[in-house]
Amino acid sequence: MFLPGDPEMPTVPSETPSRIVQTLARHGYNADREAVTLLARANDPVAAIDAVVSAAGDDILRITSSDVRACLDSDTVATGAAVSSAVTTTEPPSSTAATESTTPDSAASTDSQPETPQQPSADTPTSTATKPHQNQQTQSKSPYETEGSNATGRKEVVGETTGTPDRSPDRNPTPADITGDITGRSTGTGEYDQFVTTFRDRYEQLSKLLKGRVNHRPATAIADMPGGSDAEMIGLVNDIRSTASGHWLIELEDTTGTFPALVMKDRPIAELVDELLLDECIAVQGTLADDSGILFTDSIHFPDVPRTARPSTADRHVQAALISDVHVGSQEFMTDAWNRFADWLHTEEAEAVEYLLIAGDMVEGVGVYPDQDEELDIIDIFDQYEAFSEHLKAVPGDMEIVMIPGNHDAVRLAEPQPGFDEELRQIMSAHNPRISGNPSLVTIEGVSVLMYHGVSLDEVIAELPEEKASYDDPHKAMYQLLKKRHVAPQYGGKMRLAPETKDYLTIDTVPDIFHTGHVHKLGWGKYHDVLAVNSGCWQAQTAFQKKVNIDPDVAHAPIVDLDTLEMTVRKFA
Ligand code: D5M
Ligand code: FE
Ligand code: ZN
Repeated sequence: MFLPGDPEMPTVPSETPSRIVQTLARHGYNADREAVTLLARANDPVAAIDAVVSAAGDDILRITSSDVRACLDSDTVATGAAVSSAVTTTEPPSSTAATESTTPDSAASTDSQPETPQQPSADTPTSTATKPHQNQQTQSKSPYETEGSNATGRKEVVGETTGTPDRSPDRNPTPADITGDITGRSTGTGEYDQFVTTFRDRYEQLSKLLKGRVNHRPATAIADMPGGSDAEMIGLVNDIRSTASGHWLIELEDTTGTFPALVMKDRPIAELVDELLLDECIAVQGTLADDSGILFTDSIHFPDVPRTARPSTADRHVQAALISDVHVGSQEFMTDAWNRFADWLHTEEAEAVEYLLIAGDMVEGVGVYPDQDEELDIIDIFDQYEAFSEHLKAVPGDMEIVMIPGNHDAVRLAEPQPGFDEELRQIMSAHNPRISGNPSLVTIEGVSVLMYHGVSLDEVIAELPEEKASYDDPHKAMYQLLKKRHVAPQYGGKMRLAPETKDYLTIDTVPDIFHTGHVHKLGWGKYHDVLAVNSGCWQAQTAFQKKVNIDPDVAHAPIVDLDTLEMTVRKFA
């Protein structure tokens, strides 16, 4: 019992939302933000939590505001009216600092077509994405808000980590619409002819995107054309070699055969050869040699994202948090930062954040890399998912969560990766997340988000020159994937491919947002009006990363306004 004047007497509010959420999570419950708000405002939050927990049946996974109201009378818990009046009196003084908008990078034009300088499309509906958001200018700077700087995503944390008052939320997410999910559809057994089928489908899908741009001929027909003719071909890149004199020989393959295209080293298009990856689909146009044995290439075309693609936006103010690489079970998992993030999601400032998209690596996994076990905090894979599920319970129950697996998750490594199996779904069921395959096209509030974990990014970064793709600018590597209209163009490297009856890894629909993770670096920008976001991680630097000089961007939550596609990044560590 507390006596008046006792220094330990709880004050109102005495419990932070995160402590309430964690207490409820320890009892096995997930809670709506409004329920947490009511508990935080209760005269005696500890007693209120006890009462709610004892009243909740074993079959209940989620505590709602009506559960709280039902078991507490007006003496012990504030009413809805009292909650809102508390908010007006405890609102923080508005700060002088205005939020700077984040200026996404604008992709430089790199195609060989007639060059028009790529502007940040000031005349398009998305131009608001490059301007300060009206509302944000007048809002106080949040302790979790980072300075928007530039597309490289280097930011500085502003303010101290204090809480913001709560009030009842108005979250009303609609279920995500998901397409391109391999889950339950995999037919591949890994036999050779199945790879042929997958690559044939890749060719079918991607050549369609190029057919309007070139008047292409099959490889065998080109070989029969008279020497000196103009010729155009669409093919998958089979080989790239430099000749003795430093020119480039690109062997293209279509469904009829192969044909060599020569790119002279002193032509401007030679620069594009640096961007090529094996197995990607391109078109070439040029003139046949006298003996018709080789094509002297004048232009190279990528399937690419049309510059005229205009993103869809939500018709109300609603936001999504895009995160990835949580790595629960690793000794480096940043529990405190995660709790601050979950805590923030329970604040008024986050009330528009109705969606949480997680792009893979929920857990650290077991046996993913050599010596990984030395850094495991939880050694059993199922225990890791149990722990992940507990951390998910700290996220407001009224948010819609969509997640796909990554290379640390307990699903097959080969891509496309199916979503988690029934056993893992059961473990993670408390928050009722939508579980889908890697990759998946997820539409929320009319905005399509291509979610892909990002293992191919390592390959793109290794193969391409620094200025086109690097760990410091992971979004630029994403631009390359958009340009190639394929999330994992090169076969046979780090990315494992599972052969399927169709190629699930093509970017057949241009998304409004492209969301990846994996490289543990934060970066975002716009490529032809598609917002590309690589979302950092919740795992501090590992011994391996230290050895190879990877400095991860930890505990950032990119928050996207779905009505404007404008982005703010919040940092929780
Ligand atoms: O990947 C995190 C990043 O670190 C990604 O760029 C791969 C790289 N990485 C991490 N550990 C290793 C080892 N042992 N070998 C090669 N590359 C590594 P993640 O999927 O989270 O491990
Ligand atoms: Fe990861
Ligand atoms: Zn990964």
